[in-house]
Amino acid sequence: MRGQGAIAKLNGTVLSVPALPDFSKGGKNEKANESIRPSDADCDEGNAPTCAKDGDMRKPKAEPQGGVIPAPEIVLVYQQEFRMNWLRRIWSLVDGTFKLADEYYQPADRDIIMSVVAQDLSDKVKYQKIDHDCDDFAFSLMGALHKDLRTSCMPIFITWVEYYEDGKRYGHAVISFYDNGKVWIIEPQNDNLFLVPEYYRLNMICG
Ligand SMILES: [Ca+2]
Repeated sequence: MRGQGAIAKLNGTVLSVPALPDFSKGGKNEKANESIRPSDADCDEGNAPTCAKDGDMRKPKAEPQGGVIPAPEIVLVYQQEFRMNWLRRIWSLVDGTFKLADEYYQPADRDIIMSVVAQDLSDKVKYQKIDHDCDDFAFSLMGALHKDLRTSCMPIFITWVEYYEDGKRYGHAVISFYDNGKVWIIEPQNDNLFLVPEYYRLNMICG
């Protein structure tokens, strides 16, 4: 269904399904776009997302509670753990390396994170070059971690790195999380957990 909204019923609850832009006409469907503009969604206004609502485990986000981790602390530790030099640290603040959606995160719990990772079966999916490779494994695992409300509030990130081997540059996508002054890497293709390898260079974290 393109260019039209829809009403669906799920378990007795009437859901309004937002319309999609009609790309078939080669132009913008203003009405459709209006229905899915960010301000209509439950989350993320401009650069200062405010996802907290009554009942949210992160409430209130604008007034951090004890133990809550501010985003700048996470950025600082990632810069340290990925061994950025001073020039790279400054540049990383303006080149889009750090795409943190929230101002504050709840402390990571490694046991809970790894239990969610263990239950998720995306690591069992067959590897296929380009079509289901490292980025797809990472996004799949990130989805599992964000479907669980215990981990969705933790500082867990889609993480793109690069490294050199035999003079050749490689890119790789993994999951990482911040925990008490350290950055941990999860390899979504085998669920291994390890600290940041010395040869990893950070391209981007998002989450
Ligand atoms: Ca891919």
